[in-house]
Amino acid sequence: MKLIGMLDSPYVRRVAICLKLLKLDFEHESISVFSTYDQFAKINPVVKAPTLIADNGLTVMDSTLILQYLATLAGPEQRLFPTRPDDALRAARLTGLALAACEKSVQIVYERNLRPADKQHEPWVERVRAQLLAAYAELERELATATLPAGQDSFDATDVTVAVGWHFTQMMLPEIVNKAAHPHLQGFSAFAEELPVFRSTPAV
Ligand SMILES: N[C@@H](CCC(=O)N[C@@H](CS)C(=O)NCC(=O)O)C(=O)O
Repeated sequence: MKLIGMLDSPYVRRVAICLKLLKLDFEHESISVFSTYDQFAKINPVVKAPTLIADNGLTVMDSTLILQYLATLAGPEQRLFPTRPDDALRAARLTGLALAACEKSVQIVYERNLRPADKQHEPWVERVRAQLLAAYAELERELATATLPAGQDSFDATDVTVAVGWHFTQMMLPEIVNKAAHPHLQGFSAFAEELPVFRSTPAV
């Protein structure tokens, strides 16, 4: 199995970390959807990262769908997704918030880096910024009352996604999302980034 995409993408990084947590063998090909577009397009003509090439050669996109597939490979002992309804609901809420925050961060980065300055539409950027801040405000409130994992052996896909998402936003947009205003997210991210599985899967 091969994971395609660069680890500066929070979507690629969440899949890479979960692959390691599940102890699944994989190769990683770090190619960019921008600087190596043509090379990427030969693997997946839609040019979305992450792309997973399964052992039978089928390519699959979307980090959440990839994680769902990987969980089935790990069998009933998989620990990425909770199976009790209450836990699954809470995981869905936190993961949804973290993925929305990633999406809004990426939209701002693309707006800044890909669209010429004279074509930027401030009301759109302001809307995305407000959505991004709302997602992190909700997540910060959730983390304040959450029981957080004690070590990497108890990390599930939600924990990985929240930590990776926050780290990505702090890497790309620290001037928009204030670290000091989100002490629980910052503390959880700092804890996660010190774990072996995060350290061996660096965002840059
Ligand atoms: N919902 C997707 C989002 C993936 C995504 O947007 N990846 C970015 C890289 S961070 C990408 O492929 N960008 C190129 C493009 O959208 O054209 C997922 O969870 O995998």
